Amino acid sequence: MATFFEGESHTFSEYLLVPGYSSAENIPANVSLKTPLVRFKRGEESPITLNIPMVSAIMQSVSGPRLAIALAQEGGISFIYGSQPAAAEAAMVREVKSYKAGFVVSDSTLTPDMTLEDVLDMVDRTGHSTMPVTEDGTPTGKFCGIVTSRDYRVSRDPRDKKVREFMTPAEKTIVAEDGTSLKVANDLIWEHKLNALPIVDKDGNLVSLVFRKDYDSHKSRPNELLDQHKRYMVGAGINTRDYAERVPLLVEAGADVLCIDSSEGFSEWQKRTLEWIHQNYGDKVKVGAGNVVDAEGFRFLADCGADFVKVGIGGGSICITRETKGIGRGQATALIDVCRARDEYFEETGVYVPVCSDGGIVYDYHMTLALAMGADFMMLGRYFARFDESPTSRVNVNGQYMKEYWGEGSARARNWQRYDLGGAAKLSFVEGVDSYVPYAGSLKDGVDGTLYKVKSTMCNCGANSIPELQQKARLTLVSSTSIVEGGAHDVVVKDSQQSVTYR
Ligand code: RVP
Repeated sequence: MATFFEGESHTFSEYLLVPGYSSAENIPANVSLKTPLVRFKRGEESPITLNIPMVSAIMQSVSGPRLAIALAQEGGISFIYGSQPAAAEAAMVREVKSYKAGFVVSDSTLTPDMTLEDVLDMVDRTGHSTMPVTEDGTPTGKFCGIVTSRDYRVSRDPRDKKVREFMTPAEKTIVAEDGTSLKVANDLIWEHKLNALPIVDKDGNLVSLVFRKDYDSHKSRPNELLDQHKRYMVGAGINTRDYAERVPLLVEAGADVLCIDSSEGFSEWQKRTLEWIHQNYGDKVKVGAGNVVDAEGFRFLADCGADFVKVGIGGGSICITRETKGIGRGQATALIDVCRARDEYFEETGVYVPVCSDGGIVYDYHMTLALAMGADFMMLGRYFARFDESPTSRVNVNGQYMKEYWGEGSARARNWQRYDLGGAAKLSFVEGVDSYVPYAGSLKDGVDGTLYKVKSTMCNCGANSIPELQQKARLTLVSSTSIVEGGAHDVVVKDSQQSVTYR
């Protein structure tokens, strides 16, 4: 006879927090969101502590170097996607690790032969209005000049006007030599009233750009997640097939933590991968595993030495695994079950293995619920895909700006390793979709807004830290009628946009 789990499995939207007593000390400014990323022993500290409980999903449409830098600046960590050749993934890791705060490698570069039409397209797609021009259009090509929105008039200039005709040419652009310090670059920016300062090497090749606003914001980032050499921290996804080739490249590139990216983690393949890493690197290389949805799966991976365990099957916004294969579990129930198992494991062994809630976070308050249910941090795909810094194009769909977002199991990503059960190296059927998500501006603004809400709710529960929230939180399941009551109801909402913005 098969095993039947007691009761239904539930998801976040079916729960609410019941406020507890909050003292005068419970104000958002006093709340710490620090949380452990990897396993540690009782009485010790986790070797890696996040400053905010957010990590970005191991996905092509989410975690590239630009997003990784932006997230580390806010105190979280990205996992660079593994569905690319190992050398390309390692190059992305290296790009994050070698990033010099304030010096930005251009991600929207023009050639002199491009047209005004191309410029407008690029502004639309990337949201940047200042773009360098290089001979071959690469970010490190021969520097030819710079284009800003002050160089053309959309209403007057023909769309086929060449960039070379309206750019500020290199000889008239104020540039700084490679090796210039950020302080000197900033002085030049102020002296010459610039918005951007190109950094050029001795052969005249573009190296990077310093933006006025970047320097300012760098000074106001108290949460930056840095390694011991003051470089941004970054993670990387691996799979259970080519780890012997991929892991050494990622470690050599400087990845701070790895994570096995799989839709189903309760498997011999994960055990073998973890064993190989431990045999070759001891506990020097930190590696998370998953995904699982119950206590048994958690214990298996914890016993195999996983540094953290990821929870969630089928709850991702782009995921159709439950529809195609009929496997999974309501995310809230899965998380509660696994967190209980983590606490028992800690009691028994003295080893704390952090739990990551992966997928299915729709509203900001879902994050507070996930933390209250015991998650140490959340992995987010859709949430981060909406920001400027995600690697995908911004497109205009029926008058509204959108960003593209596709699943790793979609025909577009073809990440067959994520769904690998042995056998042929191919994606036999899709488990994800290709979609749009509403564009949401910069990551910093989005994360600031979200975390302010999380902190406010924690205060309502009388908690000034995540462990305190986990002890004090009081949760209640709600009926489907109560869920209707929770939104605007029995009124005609004036601005229809209010109902589609992120709550
Ligand atoms: P969400 O944040 O709800 O967008 O979910 C992101 C998560 O969905 C990822 O971290 C991953 O676990 C899962 N995913 C990624 N691709 C797919 C798929 O194609 N089915 N699912």
